Amino acid sequence: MTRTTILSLASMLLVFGATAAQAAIIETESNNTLATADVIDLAGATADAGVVNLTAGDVDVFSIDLEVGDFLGVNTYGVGSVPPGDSPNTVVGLFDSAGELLLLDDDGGQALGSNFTYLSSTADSFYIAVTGYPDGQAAPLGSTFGAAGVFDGSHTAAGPYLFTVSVLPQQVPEPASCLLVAGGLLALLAYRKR
Ligand SMILES: [Ca+2]
Ligand SMILES: [Ca+2]
Ligand SMILES: [Ca+2]
Repeated sequence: MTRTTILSLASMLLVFGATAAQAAIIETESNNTLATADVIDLAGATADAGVVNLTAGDVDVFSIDLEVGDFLGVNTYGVGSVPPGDSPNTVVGLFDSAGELLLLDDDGGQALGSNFTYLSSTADSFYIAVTGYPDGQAAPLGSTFGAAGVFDGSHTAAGPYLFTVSVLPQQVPEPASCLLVAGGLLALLAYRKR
């Protein structure tokens, strides 16, 4: 194999690796309900982002699978105004697999953008729903997705927004790894006693 061939293969691997790690979040309308949610699959990466569009009456729903101990971070930032941040004015909710509201944020991000973090205590599919103010902003926790004022699209906010989702996986070592570490320590102690 020539040096050029090796270099070409190496650059191809780099390109494919970068593509897999940087798959942007893309919405496919209509993603307005839990049943038509766009799936977010981080595929081994810890964060993903995309520019998504909100229109009057629009709700953007994304599904994501979390394990016990996974730490989820969600952020929206309106880029439809100058300076950015004020439009669209987003409201974001996190719903469990039964469609019940677990978490809600209106302006926790920059300007009128939304932001929240969530530590998962169950292995389940969750839904992240983005709507426009005032839809959802007064929804009580535990309310059902799609009920009146609960991400039902009752708003006129419109424009593109930057949408970022990150997941820090559970950082607990496997039992097998613990045994390996313990075994290594015992071997080291036995060696030092000689
Ligand atoms: Ca949309
Ligand atoms: Ca939508
Ligand atoms: Ca807001």
